[in-house]
Amino acid sequence: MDVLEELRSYREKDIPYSRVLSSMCTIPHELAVKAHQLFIGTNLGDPGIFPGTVELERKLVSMLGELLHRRDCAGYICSGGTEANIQGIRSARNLKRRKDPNIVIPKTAHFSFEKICDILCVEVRRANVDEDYRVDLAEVEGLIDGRTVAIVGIAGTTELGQIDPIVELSKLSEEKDIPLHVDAAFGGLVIPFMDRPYPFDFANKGVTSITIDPHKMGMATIPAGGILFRDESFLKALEVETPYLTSKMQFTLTGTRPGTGVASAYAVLKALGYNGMREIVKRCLKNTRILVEEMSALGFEPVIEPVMNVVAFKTERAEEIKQELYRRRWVISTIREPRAIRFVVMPHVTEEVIKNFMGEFRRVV
Ligand code: 0PR
Repeated sequence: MDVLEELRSYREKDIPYSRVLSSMCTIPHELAVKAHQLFIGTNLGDPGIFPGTVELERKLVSMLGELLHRRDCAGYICSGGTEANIQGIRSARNLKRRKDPNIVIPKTAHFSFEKICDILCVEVRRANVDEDYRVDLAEVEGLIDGRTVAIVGIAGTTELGQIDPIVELSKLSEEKDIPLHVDAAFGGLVIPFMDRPYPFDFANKGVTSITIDPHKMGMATIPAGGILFRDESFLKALEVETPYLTSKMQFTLTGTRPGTGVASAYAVLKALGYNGMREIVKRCLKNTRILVEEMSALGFEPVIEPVMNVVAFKTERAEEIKQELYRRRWVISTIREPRAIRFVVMPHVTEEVIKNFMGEFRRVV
């Protein structure tokens, strides 16, 4: 068998996105694919060889910064939300220099914070959430002490798409002089394009770093994550010397890193512009409503009224339903608490996909 034919046979085993309602990734935009191809073989780990790609990365970082009300922010394009969160916390920890450091995160935080606690040797303190699954401010305040090096807020939680009270967290962070990292891996490219965007970004003075991933709602090719900092001092706190490279210092976590994510993310944002992105987000929100109506007609109630294009429905049979659907090659997910089935209505989850899915879902339940 020809090797490409062999590869195709493996790829055919994958489930097509038209049957996936659980993913925060999506089919890359066609321009993202073209841009990706143009930049295959680029390595941002050795900037002297790829000055053009470096320039493009800077442009993309300021484009994202502008969207988040800080055009002259610092940062870089990384492998995804996990790396961005690691670097955000690592920078805060290095700047604060506390013995036995801890961070305070919402209970609803993504599991990348488990890795952070292990890698960075910081204690992770988890604050409870209120009945709307937003972090409880009094809890956060109570968990902070003299060894706290960062507070974390989430703008678009993985399980429910909820937004923490970043405005109040920012005030707390200013008051206590503790960096506030906002995990907007998902919501970063949704919220700014909504009708009444919640102010989750650098407009809040306490916000020192933001995770924002183009490979989620930015429709870029994987991998494309983003970590943005309020200013250069946070990047400086991450630097190591690179004695034999074309550059003297490196602040990234990985060494060799692709320029493909930079190019594909830039292509999508530049070509679509804010208006194009608004259209995409509007359609996802409309399709989320359609899904809520269809599910309500079957007696399923959302855990919270969806804030963005993530929605979960309460059911004691969550695990069983998920597994039965998977046997039929449909992918949905479940959440930790309460028992519920969860959907992410990405751009590939069209009205037609929802219609096809509901047909199968009715047979299963
Ligand atoms: N922060 C938040 C709020 C996230 O939702 C995620 C990932 C991350 C950080 C970590 O990002 P990376 O996975 O890019 O490192 N959220 C999704 C999740 O874990 C990622 C995902 C994407 C899962 C596609 C499944 C899938 O098919 O659920």
